[in-house]
Amino acid sequence: MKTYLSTLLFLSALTAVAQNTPPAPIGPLPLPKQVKWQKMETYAFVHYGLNTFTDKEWGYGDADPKAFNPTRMDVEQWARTFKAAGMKGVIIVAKHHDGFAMWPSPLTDYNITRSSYDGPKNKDGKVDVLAELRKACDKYGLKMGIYLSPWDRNHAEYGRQAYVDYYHQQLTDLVTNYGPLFEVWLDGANGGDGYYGGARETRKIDRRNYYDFSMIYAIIEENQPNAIIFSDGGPGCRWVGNENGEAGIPNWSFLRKNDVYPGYANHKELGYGHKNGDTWIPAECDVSIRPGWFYHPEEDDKVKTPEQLADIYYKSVGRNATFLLNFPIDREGRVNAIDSANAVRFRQLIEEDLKTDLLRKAKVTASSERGKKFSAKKLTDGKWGTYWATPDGIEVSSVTFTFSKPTKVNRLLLQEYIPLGQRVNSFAAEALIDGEWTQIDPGESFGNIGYKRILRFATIQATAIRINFLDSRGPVCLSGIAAYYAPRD
Ligand code: FUL
Repeated sequence: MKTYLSTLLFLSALTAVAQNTPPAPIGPLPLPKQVKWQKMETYAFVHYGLNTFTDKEWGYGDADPKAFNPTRMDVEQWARTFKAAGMKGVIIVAKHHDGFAMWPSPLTDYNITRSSYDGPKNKDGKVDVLAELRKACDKYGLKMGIYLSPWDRNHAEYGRQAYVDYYHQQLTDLVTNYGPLFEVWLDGANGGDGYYGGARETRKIDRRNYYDFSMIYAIIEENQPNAIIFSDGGPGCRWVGNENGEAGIPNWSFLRKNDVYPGYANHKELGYGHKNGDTWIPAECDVSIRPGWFYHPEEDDKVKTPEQLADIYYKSVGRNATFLLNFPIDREGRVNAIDSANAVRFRQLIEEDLKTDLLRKAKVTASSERGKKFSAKKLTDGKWGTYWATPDGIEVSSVTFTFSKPTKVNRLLLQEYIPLGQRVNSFAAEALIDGEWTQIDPGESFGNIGYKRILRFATIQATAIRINFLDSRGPVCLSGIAAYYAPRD
């Protein structure tokens, strides 16, 4: 009897210990830098160059550098605008497909020093848009990233090994001379034809092997270990597969890494990720505030409205992706006034929508809790680093928030504690309305969660809200759940 009792005590002690240790992580897992990056949520993109002045989207590579002639350029105005629009960083196109370098690249004459621009000079006495941006980013507390197009329609050697060496050197120049970069953007586009030093012909390359991507990644990782590398297939983050700013539902932060490469043909699947992927490669939604990536005066009346931008926020950040919003710098050299006003108002709309978390004061109960450290209260403590977790072996669970009185709600926000993986396969939400549990209808499927999932629905008056975790890859780990009443339905 005594042995039996002590065994029992021993076993329950074991359970208690087990319940106060975090659940085992379920891979693929993010690198700490990927978690940091995802928390940025929204950041700006800048397309600016010869195309701005020649009215093109894809310059052929033969435009005269003198065409670049801004009249009132002010890089600080860009940074101030991005800051006011809540952007956490900016990725600038250092070189687009036309090959024109926005910095005084020592490797080509086709660069900013040959243009008509007579702006502030860098430490070597040369105009340098990247150096200007670095300064402005530091001043306004923005992170900086670069886009360096692998396709180069100006370079005579494009298609041959000499160009690949040139590209690697250009990249080395950028990753060593402009301070810390949070992201390096490797575009997958390649249209084939170009100026190519006067040859004016079509050159085909093997997209998968020509650029020697493993070398490119090594150059970046060695010099910028904190940078996230963007391409269709990562390795840091992936293209979402469209340029509308819309992530898929569900959206997995995983890819089968070896399947995808820059220029990948099955890009539609990038919106969803690969549920059975082996590597953490989350999605980034790149979208322009105007129809084009570069500035065209005839698009002045086609700037996305604050409401359209807010909708994109919900379809990107609200679906476990980041939102990379492009600003085509205009011919004066500024973020155009319309774009700036709409972007700033967009941020206000989101802040108004998600202002007061109604669950902070609600009573929370869960179907199960792993232990005190992982209690359901952690869902509403406002801390991202604490989380509610269920015990091992529990893969179906629910959590209920009860209000003190009927409360208007039209937004729900959920966050998984992603350092332990993206674990929830499916979930649903219901509300207690007039004494009856009713399914909440977000007008789209609930999908999965990941870093962040936001659901919008018509205003309900609820006395309680219940989230049902229907299927997960292990015990759930949720760092937060919030509910809001947005003034706009
Ligand atoms: C695309 C490019 O071809 C566009 O011009 C733009 O730079 C966009 C962000 O990526 O692939």
